[in-house]
Amino acid sequence: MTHERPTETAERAAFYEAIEPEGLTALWSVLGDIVTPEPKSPCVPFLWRFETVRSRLLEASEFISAKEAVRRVLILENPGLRGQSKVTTSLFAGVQLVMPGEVAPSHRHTQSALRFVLEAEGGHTTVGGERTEMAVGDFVITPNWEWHDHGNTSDAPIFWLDGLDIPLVQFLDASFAENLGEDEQPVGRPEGDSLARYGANMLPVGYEKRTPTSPIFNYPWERSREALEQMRRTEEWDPCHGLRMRYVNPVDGGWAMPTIAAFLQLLPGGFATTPYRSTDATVYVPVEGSGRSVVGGETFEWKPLDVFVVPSWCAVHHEPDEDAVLFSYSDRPVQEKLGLWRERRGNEHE
Ligand code: GTQ
Repeated sequence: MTHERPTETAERAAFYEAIEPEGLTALWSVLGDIVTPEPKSPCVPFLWRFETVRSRLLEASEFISAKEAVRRVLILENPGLRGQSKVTTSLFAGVQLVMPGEVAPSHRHTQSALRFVLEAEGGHTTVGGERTEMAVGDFVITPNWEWHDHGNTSDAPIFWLDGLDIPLVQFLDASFAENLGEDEQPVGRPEGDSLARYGANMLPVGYEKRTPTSPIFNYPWERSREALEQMRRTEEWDPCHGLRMRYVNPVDGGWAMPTIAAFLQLLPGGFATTPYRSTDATVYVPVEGSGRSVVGGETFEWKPLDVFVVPSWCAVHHEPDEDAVLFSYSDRPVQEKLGLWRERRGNEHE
């Protein structure tokens, strides 16, 4: 299209071959592949069934403990990116299982993580000295370089979706990690402390922003869901998103995490959205309701806890059969900071 590869001649081919061992490549032979008129992602649309992932994890729990695995996770690996541990070109997705009585030992790393709880009767994570119980639908974050360990003292397995910026950190060659050497870190603050301090529409007087990550680390499902329910009464539906909210850092109103954006949206039953595309490839988890999403022309029928991915610049529209709630995450904060983020609403071309 914009940059067509000049035709090959014997002279040119010989030249390319001659410069190869010299660590040189002719830009004109690759320009069209590296500077594309619009995103051309190797990431493809795909849907994972929770039932399948869940039963494979239970199968794995028979031969590997959370402790031995460190994190017993099945990676949701994009079929266009096999072998790379990526769900999109910049982000990781996995489903983690902690069985009753197990502990996933304490470690820390420069990658940031989000958890979206899929199935739980109990189970907890401890981050930076504070423990939080995890309930279905909770959005929990682990800022980079904070100690974190997970445990489950309930009688039932706990499953959650892990979203991490592993590929992004790998791309930047900025990975550091270490083990604490103990299964669990000491708990230094009472449960609920962060939510009280930072999540009650107040901040402690004199509080100063110290990190780019939100000081709240569990955004409880009940409160997020309640906000959507209250807001639906105004019937102000966005044609592309229904009612879509973003999880924020209460300190500055920005994204909860510096590298990952997270959203919760409500789509009323029968409300078919208008096609939408954006440069931030997005991972979706339907939490309530059923329906289908058309992603780049491919239709995915979904029900609660399935996971599907929409690649960069791939048009998506949703067709909920009944009221539906979708959680989603993407690398939008990074693209915004770099001045790269773009969206296109509707069917317009160019
Ligand atoms: O819970 O710390 O899915 O370090 C991948 C890497 C989870 C975690 C993952 C991790 C974790």
